[in-house]
Amino acid sequence: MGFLLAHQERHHRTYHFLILMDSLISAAKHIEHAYLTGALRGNVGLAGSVNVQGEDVFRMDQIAQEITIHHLRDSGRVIHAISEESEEVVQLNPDGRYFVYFDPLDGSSNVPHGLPVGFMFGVAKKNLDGPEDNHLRAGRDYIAAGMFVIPTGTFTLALKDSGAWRFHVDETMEFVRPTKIVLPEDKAGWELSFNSANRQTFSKPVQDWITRNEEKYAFRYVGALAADFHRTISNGGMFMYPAIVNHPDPAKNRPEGKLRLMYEAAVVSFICAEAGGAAVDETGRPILDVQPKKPHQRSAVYVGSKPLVEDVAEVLALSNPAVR
Ligand code: FDP
Repeated sequence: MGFLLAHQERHHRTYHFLILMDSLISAAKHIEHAYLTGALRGNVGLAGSVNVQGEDVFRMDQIAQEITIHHLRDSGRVIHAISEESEEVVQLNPDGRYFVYFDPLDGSSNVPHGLPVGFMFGVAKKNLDGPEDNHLRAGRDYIAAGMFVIPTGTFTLALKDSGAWRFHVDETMEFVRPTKIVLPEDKAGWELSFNSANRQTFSKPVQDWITRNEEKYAFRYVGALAADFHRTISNGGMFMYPAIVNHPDPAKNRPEGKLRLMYEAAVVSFICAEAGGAAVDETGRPILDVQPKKPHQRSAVYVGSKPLVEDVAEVLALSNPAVR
């Protein structure tokens, strides 16, 4: 909080954002606690329902959702929230000041094993200079984005035009000692991260790009976006979740990509931009420029070190000229 207070004072900003951040950090601590004790409490299984994306919901997803909504509502600062776990936009306080887009527990295949998952969020602010229509914001209009990698005790926060920072939890559960994150230029430590089981399902130009580049870099894949992206911005390289267009069962194609724009793709794109990197979608267009048309819109994602993202963006732009 000391870091955020200093930031707000330096930029002559209000205390409202501090209250919002306090609610998000409190939610993260509660989720982390629930996650750590989940196995002993019998909470690591399925809830028996499917979410808006048609995916199985874990009991832990529900717990994380309830915790987050409780804290956001309690802050009194949020007009509405969009969550992976709620089909409808969650209306909170019409007199609030912010919009929050979040996934309270991302990377569900790791839940039964207690392995890393993410609590990811983006924040936008209402128009204070005129009428506000509560429209969905593009990543470019976020004022902050962050991710907690649970249960590792790390928190990465990016503030608009002010950089990206990594905090670590101390013995009192405070997030302390921020260090600025800048993507390393030295290619020696760069890593590529994608689900290689999907490789044959990517477009031919993307497959060819991988073939040209894979031997130059190490490869890592945890299967939870926050954890994989945490490595990407620490070590450099690129995380990607390309569109699935060549699946042997065409019903399983995902031409829009898999990850969700507002609370996954735009969040990592915003953090990456503040750390000196870039992010594009399947058309090679910056993800931060994509105006969401619906809350749970999906996007393909290529995010990481600028030289790699720009290189793949050229290939994508050439192979998708019509959609640009
Ligand atoms: P999950 O489906 O396990 O919830 O968006 C969800 C997400 O995880 C991301 O966290 C992760 O990067 C990606 O999907 C993993 O998908 P694959 O299992 O297809 O690799």
